[in-house]
Amino acid sequence: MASSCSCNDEKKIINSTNISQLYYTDLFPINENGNKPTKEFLLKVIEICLDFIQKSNDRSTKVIDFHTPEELQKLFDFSIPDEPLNIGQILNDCRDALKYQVKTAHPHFFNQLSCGLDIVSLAGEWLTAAANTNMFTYEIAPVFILMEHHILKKMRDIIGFTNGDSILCPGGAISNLYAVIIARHKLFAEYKAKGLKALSQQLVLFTSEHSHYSTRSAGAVCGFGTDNVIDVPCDERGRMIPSELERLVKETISRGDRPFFINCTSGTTVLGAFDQINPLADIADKYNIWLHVDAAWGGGCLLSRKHRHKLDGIERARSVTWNPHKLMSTLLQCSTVHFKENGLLMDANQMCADYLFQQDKHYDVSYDTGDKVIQCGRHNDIFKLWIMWRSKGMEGYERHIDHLFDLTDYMVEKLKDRPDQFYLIIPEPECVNISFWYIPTRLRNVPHDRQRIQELGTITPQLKARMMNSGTLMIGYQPVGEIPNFFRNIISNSGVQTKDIDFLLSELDRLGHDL
Ligand code: ABU
Repeated sequence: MASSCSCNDEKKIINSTNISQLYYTDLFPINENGNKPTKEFLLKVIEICLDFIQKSNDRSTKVIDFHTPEELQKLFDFSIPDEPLNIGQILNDCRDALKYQVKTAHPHFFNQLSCGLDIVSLAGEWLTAAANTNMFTYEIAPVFILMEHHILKKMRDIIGFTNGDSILCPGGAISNLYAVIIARHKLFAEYKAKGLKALSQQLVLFTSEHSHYSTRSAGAVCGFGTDNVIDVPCDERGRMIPSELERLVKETISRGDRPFFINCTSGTTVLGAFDQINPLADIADKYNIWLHVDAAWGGGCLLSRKHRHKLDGIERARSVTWNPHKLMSTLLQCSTVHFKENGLLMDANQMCADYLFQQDKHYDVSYDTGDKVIQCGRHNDIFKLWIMWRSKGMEGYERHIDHLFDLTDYMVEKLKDRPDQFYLIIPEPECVNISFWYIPTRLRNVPHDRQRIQELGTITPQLKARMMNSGTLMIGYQPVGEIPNFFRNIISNSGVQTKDIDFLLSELDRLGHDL
């Protein structure tokens, strides 16, 4: 190691002209006089980040520099050395990691429900990392705990819950798992102590056939079994059919099982469908079943006067999942779950670990929210949402949501203008998911029958491979039920403009016309 790898007792002040030759031992906290090199190092890291952000917003750059896993293992040094590496190498590692990373903020990245990079939210994430605290107690995160308190209450107000409780979770699937845990606790509180023995009946969950797999997963995790998570058929737009739900609820009762949880989806993952909440809430009320709304994807519509109606009746749910890292573009990850009734989260999950949640602290320990959750350590996911929301205000957020939907309408119109090249699977999408097939030249002017549909399903992954190899565009694809592979285009980056949609359509044709 070079001589600049200092020992603690040297206490040297470095007037570095060549930061690259230094070692971690020259930085805070090992070097208590490490202000200057620490600052220089971090400024260089920020420069690398800014360069990546600039490239991500430059339409002339590629979205992805794709390499197979085998190639990337050769291109990138993933190994951990025995001896420390100098800061110059560490900076190179930072640069290389971003070089091969997909630019999810690029306006030609339409691949995921979370696209884009909000700069204020990014600042929040940087600050969060600098504070590096854990969200289990008020004792070590006073500002952030109160921030959570305020924002989660604001979200409950927007949902229409006048009281209640909420928590931030590591992802929407875990938010949905919390809803199932709390529903079970409400019905069989003794489960917490007695386990499965406490369940007097087989509990059954209902969710639409187009819903996210997390309800099935919660059924497995919570001990009900995936056989007892029933898929309810959907209509042609991908919405749960209420009469089918009621039929399946009655069937469950007639065989002696207990219908206990209805998962209603506001914004399905693939088609972006919104189940109609009110008819499902009527069934939930009639049979005394817990109604959960999974608005992980569509929850952002609650911020828009124009689109809020898609979640009419949401206040009738007993719990709601809503992910700000999706339509609201908060940085990953930021997922919330809300309960109409206060106290259930604490009651169901509290373990009173007395090294952490001492009840005789000198402040109101109800702010030690860590005892409400099944995990122990909790990441600070609130600051990036709070600071972003303040920067936009309610008005700016409404504009953000409306912009995404306006662009969706624009793209749908453009697809309809070119029926020879594109086939819209859902002609009037409810969310910003646009489901379509690209039609290459040889399949134009042929009947849209079973054979053409099968061929389009085969062509879709081939076109996706060309997209990734050229690096110019990313759009996801999947089959749904009987429908073979098709593209699911997502517009959730506020930086996307109409010219990007125009590019997307002509690029698909450039890459795929000869398939
Ligand atoms: N589980 C939701 C994320 C799916 C997506 O981004 O495509």
